[in-house]
Amino acid sequence: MKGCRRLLLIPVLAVFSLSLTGEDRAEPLSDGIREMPAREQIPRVARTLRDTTLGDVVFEMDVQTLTGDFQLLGLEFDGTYFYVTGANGGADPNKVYVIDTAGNLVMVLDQIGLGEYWGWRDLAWDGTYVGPDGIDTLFGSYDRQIDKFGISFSDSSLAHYGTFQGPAYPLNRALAYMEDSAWFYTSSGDTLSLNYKFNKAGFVIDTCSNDYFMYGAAYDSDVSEGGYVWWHSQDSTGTPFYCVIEQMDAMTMDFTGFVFDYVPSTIMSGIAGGLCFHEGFRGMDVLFALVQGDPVDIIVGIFLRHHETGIAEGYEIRHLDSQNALSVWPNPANGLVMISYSINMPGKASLHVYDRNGCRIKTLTDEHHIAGVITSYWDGRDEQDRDVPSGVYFVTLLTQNRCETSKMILVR
Ligand SMILES: [Ca+2]
Repeated sequence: MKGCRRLLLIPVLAVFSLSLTGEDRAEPLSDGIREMPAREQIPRVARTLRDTTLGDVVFEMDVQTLTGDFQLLGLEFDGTYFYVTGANGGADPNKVYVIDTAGNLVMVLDQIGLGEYWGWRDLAWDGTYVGPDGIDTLFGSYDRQIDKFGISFSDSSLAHYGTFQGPAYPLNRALAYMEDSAWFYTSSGDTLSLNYKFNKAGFVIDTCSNDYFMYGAAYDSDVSEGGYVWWHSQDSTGTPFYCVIEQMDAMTMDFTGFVFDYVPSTIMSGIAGGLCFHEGFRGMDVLFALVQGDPVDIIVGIFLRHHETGIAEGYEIRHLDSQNALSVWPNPANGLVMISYSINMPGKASLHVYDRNGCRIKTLTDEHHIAGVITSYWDGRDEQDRDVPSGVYFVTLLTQNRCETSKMILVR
């Protein structure tokens, strides 16, 4: 992963149905007396922007079956791996699961020093790797504190670096990190709580009030869109999903009024967990959300905007594998792949090949075209003219008003 070209990788989940599993579901055995306070039912219906493409679900993965843990909470993503925290089904110690985008469980690590309660609720990352075999530093929000830790891929270990007091005492929940300023954002998952901006010393820089039930948070590093904190709250949407996304100006801590919901297709109901942001996942800027769902907890990828153009509204994107105008032949292929597509107006069109990790490996065209049917060829080589291995690849067509993606399989 470290060798691939990542697209400016700067990363940054009202419950009235208590039969759901998760934070608002069964409490762990060691914490049986602590229950979520009953909430007044507020008939809030989020302003839905589903008539645009923002908020479309573009990725879903069942991580409960994969991990065997039905209490998954926090989420971070580095472009290759998801880092998911879990309460280990009420058993101790709590866990961190490392999962790739193809759905392989790469590592299971113990949370250090947090052998009881639910452990880390949400994760944030400062964007730093340690050489080729480690991620450093991740931050986990715990009831009373923020923990710092790193993960080594070479010996599959988790190193706990220390702890500082979180400001949302005693219930630090959502956690986001703004890399440029080294500011954190948190909230306590309670409509009575403030939202906090604070630093690594735990010093509170700013606060604001809200009437949301925040559980996850992510910093959006896209400067053209403006530096936002996205919050993932457990508020009612009028659907079986208590998963609302709220946008906040990171500098001023003002809510922009931009609120939307989303609906996963692979589960029947769910509530919000952790949240993270990734710039350039398969050509898209995406929020990844942990949804504590029925029957399983899943990771959901939520479309924000196209990475290359920054276009969000009025933008047509079709889900992966859907029938579209991008023709790939042969598929599977073991040699040259012919990719045909039509553009209905003159303008710039680009065609990129991505691997299954969302890394762009080859640009086939990126220039002005006249309207009509265009054919490009991919020889199974990357930008450095190296043969790429057998596997699943994605070809994405981007024009001024359209983005389409087709899956292709290369067999050597
Ligand atoms: Ca987060």
